[in-house]
Amino acid sequence: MEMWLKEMQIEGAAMTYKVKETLVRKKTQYQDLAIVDTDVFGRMLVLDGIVQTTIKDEFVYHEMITHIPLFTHPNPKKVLVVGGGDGGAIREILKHPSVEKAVLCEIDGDVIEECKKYLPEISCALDDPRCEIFVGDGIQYVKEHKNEFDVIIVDSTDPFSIAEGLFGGNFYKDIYNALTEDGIFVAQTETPFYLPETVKKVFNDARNIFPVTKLFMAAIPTYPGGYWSFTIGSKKYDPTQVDTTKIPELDTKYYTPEIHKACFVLPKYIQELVK
Ligand code: AAT
Repeated sequence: MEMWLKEMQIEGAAMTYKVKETLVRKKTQYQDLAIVDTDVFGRMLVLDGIVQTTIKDEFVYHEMITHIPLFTHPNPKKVLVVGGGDGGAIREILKHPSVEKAVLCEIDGDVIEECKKYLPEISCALDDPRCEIFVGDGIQYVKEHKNEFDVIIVDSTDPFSIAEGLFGGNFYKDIYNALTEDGIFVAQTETPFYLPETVKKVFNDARNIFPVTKLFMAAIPTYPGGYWSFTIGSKKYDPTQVDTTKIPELDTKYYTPEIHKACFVLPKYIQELVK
């Protein structure tokens, strides 16, 4: 019998994936967690029926959410990831030799454990001595840390239930305070195609707090709309003004210095949202 996973990407439109095998399915304290193996995208982490990351296309998201801010900051030493229990962002952060410490603050310990077990290609750096893992709510964690991180990366689920508070002005204020005086933050900020109002609101919330705020885009096949937005807020450095000729070679599959410049070039319908 054929098994298919259906993700409702938006009311009235869904993506379906042929599933070879379900490796784990459990109700955690916070969400319905599954890791399944699929024909086309390989293994994938699914939370509350929504695809979070897949072996085949995770590189796009994890490279872009990390290397854009880390190559904008001239000397990032201490980095925080909120969410991101799969470890993909941590793996990319630790490719930067300047980084001394990367803290992961993930609310759901089961995500970390199951990804370590079934997605080793993604979670492989979680055991690195420079990585410190904290299981708890990112909202609380960020409130309790001041003037500490050079870069904060919000690698969160969509803005509902446990992740709702990770989108918006109150959280961004706490992030501003948790950053050092030339710190930078970046967040995954959903699909401008299906959720233009969300992108617009979140961007304006960030713009009210950070002196430099920019939106950039990347093509991610398994995320709704296939074309995903990230919002970057910076106290000092402008990510669009980086001297990309000075960016050192890194082992990546999507990110290049040219992409660093190009990802900030927005189609007209997205420009309208961040005017
Ligand atoms: N690296 C790509 C995967 C993710 S998963 C996002 C993680 O955020 C989940 O493991 C979830 O448990 C965690 N999370 C949610 N809310 C909080 C919180 N309040 N504090 C800390 N961690 C939290 C991102 C996928 C993007 C999907 C786009 N459709």
